[in-house]
Amino acid sequence: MAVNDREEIILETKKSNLKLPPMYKILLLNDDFTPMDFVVEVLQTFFSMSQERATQIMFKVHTEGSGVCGVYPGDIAITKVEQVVKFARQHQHPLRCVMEEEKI
Ligand code: TYC
Repeated sequence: MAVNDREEIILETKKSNLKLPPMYKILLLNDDFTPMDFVVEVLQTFFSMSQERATQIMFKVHTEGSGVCGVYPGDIAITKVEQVVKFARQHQHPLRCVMEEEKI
């Protein structure tokens, strides 16, 4: 805030020096073996998606090769990737789940 010659208050914008924390996209990758209904279950369980949304994302991954499940700060993204991969391996599925820094 500043005051000009006519005693008017001027609000000045100042660029913040604070840097936002990096965010990470979590992606599912397609494979030929993981059952479609298992992928839908993963999206509902670990990414809180409705069955309809989970089915849409699963088909996107199936047809395009990959798809974004969500965007999270680093520590949450790492935990989710680990949880998804562990769950898939427990069920003997080769599902791949990776994280990638979000460009802003
Ligand atoms: N392609 C798999 C199938 O036909 C389904 C699938 C979808 C697998 C998404 C992985 O991330 C995936 N059973």
